[in-house]
Amino acid sequence: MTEQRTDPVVVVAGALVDEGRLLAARRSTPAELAGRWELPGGKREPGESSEEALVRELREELGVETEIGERVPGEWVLKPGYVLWVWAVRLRSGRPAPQQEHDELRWLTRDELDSVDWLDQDRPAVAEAAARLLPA
Ligand code: DCM
Repeated sequence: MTEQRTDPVVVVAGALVDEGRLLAARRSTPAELAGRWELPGGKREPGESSEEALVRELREELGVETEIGERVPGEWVLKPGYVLWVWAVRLRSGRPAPQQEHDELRWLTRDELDSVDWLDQDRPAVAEAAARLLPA
């Protein structure tokens, strides 16, 4: 039997940092993820670079223009066939506001990171991003 191999779907997410705080977004949809917190982002579309996808997702989800910085090293499995990649992101213009997928946003200091109920699969990504991007 031949093994079927397909590339994983890449979900790109942003570690938005402003004044030493990391932006957390609470999902309002789908039902099984609602109420849990994530680094905002979404699926890369065919033909898009990861950076293009992330700029588009952050525009759609937060209503802001962003500048994509360094990749946060690592790759986290979201579910079979899906991996999460994360970039450091800076705001260029606008103030993040929930659009369709989220119902609340919070800027968290390092000490506040555990105050929200992150999606399980985002926890290691958040820890890595915080270690690299937030002041000690
Ligand atoms: N996802 C996740 N963590 C993130 C961003 C997305 O687990 N930081 C998941 C939620 C969805 C899938 O990736 O199952 C695609 O995300 P979206 O629905 O936002 O396109």
